[in-house]
Amino acid sequence: MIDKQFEKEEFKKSVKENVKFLYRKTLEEATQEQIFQAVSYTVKDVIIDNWLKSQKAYEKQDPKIVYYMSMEFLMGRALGNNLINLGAYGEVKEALEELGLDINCIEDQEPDPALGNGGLGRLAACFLDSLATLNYCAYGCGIRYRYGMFKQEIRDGYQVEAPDNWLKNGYPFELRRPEYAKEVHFGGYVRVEWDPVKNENKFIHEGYQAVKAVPYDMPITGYNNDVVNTLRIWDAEPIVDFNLDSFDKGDYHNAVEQENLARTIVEVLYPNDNHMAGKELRLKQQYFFVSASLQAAIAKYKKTHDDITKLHEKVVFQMNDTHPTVAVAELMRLLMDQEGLGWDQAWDITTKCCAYTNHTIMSEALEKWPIELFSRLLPRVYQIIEEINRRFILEIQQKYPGNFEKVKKMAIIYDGQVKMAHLAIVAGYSVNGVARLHTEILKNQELKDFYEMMPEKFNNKTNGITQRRFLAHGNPLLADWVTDKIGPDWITDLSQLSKLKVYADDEKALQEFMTIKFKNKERLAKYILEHNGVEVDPHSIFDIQVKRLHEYKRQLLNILHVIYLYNQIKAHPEMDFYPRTFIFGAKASAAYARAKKIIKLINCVADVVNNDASINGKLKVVFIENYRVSNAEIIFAAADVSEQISTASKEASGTGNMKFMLNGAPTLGTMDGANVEIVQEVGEENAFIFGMSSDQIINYENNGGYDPDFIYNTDPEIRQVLMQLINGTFSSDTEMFRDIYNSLLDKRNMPRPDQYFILGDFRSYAEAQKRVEEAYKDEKRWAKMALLNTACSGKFTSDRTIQEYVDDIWHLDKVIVKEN
Ligand code: 26Y
Repeated sequence: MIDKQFEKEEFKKSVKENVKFLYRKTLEEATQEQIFQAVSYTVKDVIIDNWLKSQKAYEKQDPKIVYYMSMEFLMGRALGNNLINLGAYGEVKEALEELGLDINCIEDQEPDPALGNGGLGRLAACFLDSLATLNYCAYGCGIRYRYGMFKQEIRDGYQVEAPDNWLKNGYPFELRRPEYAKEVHFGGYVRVEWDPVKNENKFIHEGYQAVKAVPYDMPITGYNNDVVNTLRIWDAEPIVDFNLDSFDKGDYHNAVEQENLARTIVEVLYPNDNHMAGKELRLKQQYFFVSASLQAAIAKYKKTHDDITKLHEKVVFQMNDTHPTVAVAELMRLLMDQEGLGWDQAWDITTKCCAYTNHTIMSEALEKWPIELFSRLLPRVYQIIEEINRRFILEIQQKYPGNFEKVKKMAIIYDGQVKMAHLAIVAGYSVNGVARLHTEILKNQELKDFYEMMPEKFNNKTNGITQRRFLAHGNPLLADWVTDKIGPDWITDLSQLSKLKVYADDEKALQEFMTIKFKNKERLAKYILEHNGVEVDPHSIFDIQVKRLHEYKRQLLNILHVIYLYNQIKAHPEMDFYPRTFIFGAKASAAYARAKKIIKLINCVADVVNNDASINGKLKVVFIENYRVSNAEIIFAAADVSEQISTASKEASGTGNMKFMLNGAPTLGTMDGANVEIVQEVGEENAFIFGMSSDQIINYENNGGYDPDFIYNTDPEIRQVLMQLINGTFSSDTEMFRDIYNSLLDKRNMPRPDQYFILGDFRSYAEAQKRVEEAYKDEKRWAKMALLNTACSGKFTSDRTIQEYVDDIWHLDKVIVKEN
């Protein structure tokens, strides 16, 4: 049953009232943005009631709570998603129509809350959606960055970063909670004092700078169950306003610095994806939100429980990669220094409360902090890590007497650095990878020593995505069609999609399926025309690669292949070639020079190819500016081909691959990350797999023997493509792409030329692309393939992933909020 406030007349009245109340305007006078605000306030009203109701239910039922600790939450827009989850989307759409308003335009007014980089941040957002939908009590804990992921503009083919001032007009879906503010301390020193009563040392932190952490809560609605959970993101404020008081105390400098710290700490999200930069401010951000979140969790627990030693029965902290790993030491500190427990008791609780998810094996993404920096910024926390390390080394020596190699490889503190992954593994009771292959690589390669010492901790949780956003909201045509065929249960039980398999040979159903795909391609074509000024033909194959730009993801392989195709069409104008549109979307980290050059290359190739009349529009290349959650929804819905072409072993899981599959796009990919499981579900005949295996890659990496020069010298077509990077074909400046060229061939490129095996996989990729073309030409075969991808995507819902986390790691209790 739909909420009374969403009944059309009621809703329209409320929107009008909000416009009047907020802006002193009539609906006719209000801007679209103001109407967005007014609509959101109406929706928020309903949500607040459910929020209160959920809170009450939790208080009564006292369930175990998971705190999902993450530096990143890539939420995307909330309005449409909330309407879907509240079951009010259709009703509201019609009500707005009656007011002469288009719901899409209203939704477009909302800024994307982009408090994350890519996969890891979006995964956190999908998890929150699933937790609420599955009736689990959960908090997301993060940072309220003033500026989220930068906005990308393309100027003259180059990426230019613009600030993302998402709070400019005020964000309607957040609630400031000053009454829950906490203090966080940085710097200073630790004084040791003998406590004669307890007969032990007391550690007193002094001379620190303090910052006030003020929480802002965002509601996370479950699907049709009245559950509203909370994403709690922390803002920083100065403890006291600047005052002369401190000046008098001769503390003027410290007072100014303390205020500065509060101003800078949450200023901006670091735009590095899978690359550690070692910036002091980032460690401050980590400790800031971790300390505040733990203090809040403990305070909440103590409100209704008096035995802190049973904390683990009601609380679990899941650490999204190592970024919040300082939590284990901070929890130890709070339990010992604030709650008065001894080391052993505190350790026992901590190691029952903390669990760690690993999202990468690439060494450049592993967090290591210099001892000097760490101990200066967090002196007491560092002491505790030293003690954890000391005790762990004793354990290693006990288990492997005389084996100093082990100590060297496994220590938490070594070579002047604090290794956060080691800390997370030692203190966590669970260590999980994010796809089957990834977890196997962790166990057998990267974390082998730890796996051998504590195998019981290791487990796999293959990632998933929420179908509420990426099908119900992003692809309404397909969503309605699916519901028409199999009923609406797929919205909360995606395994239902397998019922669509019976339509795999049903011509009428296949035709309907492909007509929807075509309409979605028209929608994307319109978007591209409006935003990029490029005309694309929805009859062509939409071949799409959207994800962060990174060498290991091999956008370069894709664009080099485009050049190769271009050369072929030019050389053989008569050849049979099915028209293709290659679509890219990717942000490069602002400091990642080579990644930015690859964006420039894609745009330069687009310029040449799109303007070459001699190829009759058979090839088009489009770079979609500012790829983000909101346009992603449109892009996935319109894809014919999903490019998942990372160097095998490098992509931990991938989640874009799942979004494409759900929307009926076959995967063109390597046997990497979750692609392996996608192929297993859909069958090899419904995917296009190519390239070296992860074993082959790892073997080359360990034993050498890979020689891109040989390929260059023996394959004239590849050589031609590479020569075109430096002979003026795509830029009159022949030095423009020299670095890219060198990265593939120059022996001085570290650790070796063509580190990502682009030339090694090129032929295999081109051949797979040929198979794509052949398959696409056979309309019926393609339609069946596309439909089967949707039908077999049930495993990849984040609902399944979350249920596995609950069963194997968190052990949460289901909560009932909605009375029937
Ligand atoms: C240390 C630091 C600067 C850093 C910041 C962000 C390191 C890593 C990241 C982000 C990593 C990330 O997004 N990893 C991706 O996680 C996804 C969800 O598990 C995976 O699907 C994807 O393969 C992986 O690259």
